Amino acid sequence: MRLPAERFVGVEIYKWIEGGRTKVMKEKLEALKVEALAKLQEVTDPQTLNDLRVKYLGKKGELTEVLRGMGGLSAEERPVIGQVANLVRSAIEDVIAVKQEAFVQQETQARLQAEKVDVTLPGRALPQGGLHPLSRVIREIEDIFIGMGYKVAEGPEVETDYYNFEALNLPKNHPARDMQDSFYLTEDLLMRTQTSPVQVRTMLEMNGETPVKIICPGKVFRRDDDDATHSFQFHQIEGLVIGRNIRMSDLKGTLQQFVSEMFGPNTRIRLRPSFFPFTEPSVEVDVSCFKCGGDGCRLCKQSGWLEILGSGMVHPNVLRAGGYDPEVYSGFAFGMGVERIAMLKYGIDDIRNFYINDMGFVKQFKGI
Ligand code: 2U9
Repeated sequence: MRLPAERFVGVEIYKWIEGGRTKVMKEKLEALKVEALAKLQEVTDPQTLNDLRVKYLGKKGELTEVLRGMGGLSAEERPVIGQVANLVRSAIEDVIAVKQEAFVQQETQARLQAEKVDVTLPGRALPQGGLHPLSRVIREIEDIFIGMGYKVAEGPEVETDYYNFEALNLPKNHPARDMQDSFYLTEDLLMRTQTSPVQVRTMLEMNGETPVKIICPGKVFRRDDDDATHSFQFHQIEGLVIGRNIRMSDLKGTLQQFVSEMFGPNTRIRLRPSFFPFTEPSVEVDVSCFKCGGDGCRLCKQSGWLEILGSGMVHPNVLRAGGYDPEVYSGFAFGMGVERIAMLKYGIDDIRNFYINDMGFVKQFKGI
């Protein structure tokens, strides 16, 4: 083999050497490009694509490796090889970019397909709850009295002996206290046996102002053995009106209006004398049987009447305890058991149905 020195002299030798180096590097770069593009064409997943990017273009990649050889090039050779290297780099980068975009598109399509929502499908009905029959009856009664200008008042279920008994004309050792055995928490605190203490509290809050016109719904507690018609815990709604010249006829008219709305326009009331410590005079109130119209049936035990509430004119001692002078003011009060009203109205024969959360039972009242 002939040595270059034998063919060239001086500058020509260098030119020959330079031409050879440039050619070798160009060929290396070209081969790298061909190999990289061929491999990139076959890539079918983003991970392999990234691996190839690192392999060819990364810091320790093959292109960088080739370019490292540029250190030995002359000032004339470098730009030539640099230009070729840039072309190779951008050719590889272009293919990678196209592939990458294709993968993004593919992934978007796959997600769109997987998350496809058929907006024409009918919606799934959510199970809907309903009000408990006792809540319905309480609201119905509240609405009737609100329609007559009453306000709804509420108060604590744990009461002091004073508000629950004393202020309601039931002093200690009063025989009427035996009428209702109570749940005592301490000597002075008990579970309220009626909602009447709420009325006493309201009277005191009103500071002697009139009219007082309230109804008080809520839970009450008595030491009773549970059976079909008794429960140790039940609901009451009591009402109280105080003003000047409030008379028994106002009580009668109010209750007649109430039963007409609650049980139907043909319902009549009947008052029977009774006794309550907090009212004087006191009456038991019956309604004509809304099932048979008063003719007599199983519901009214053939009597034609149903007992639904107690009421009377507020006792002077109770007016005084609430801050009202009985010489100036008078008032009427009434009280009813919500369960009893609901049982009569809907023909329920066992009070325990209200508390056992039998869905079959409560669902019957959904549409009412
Ligand atoms: C004040 C003054 C008077 C409320 C009244 C009744 C008559 C009554 C019972 C009905 C069935 C209770 O649920 S039940 O067992 N209630 O008969 N309640 S008068 O009298 C009051 C209340 C508060 C300040």
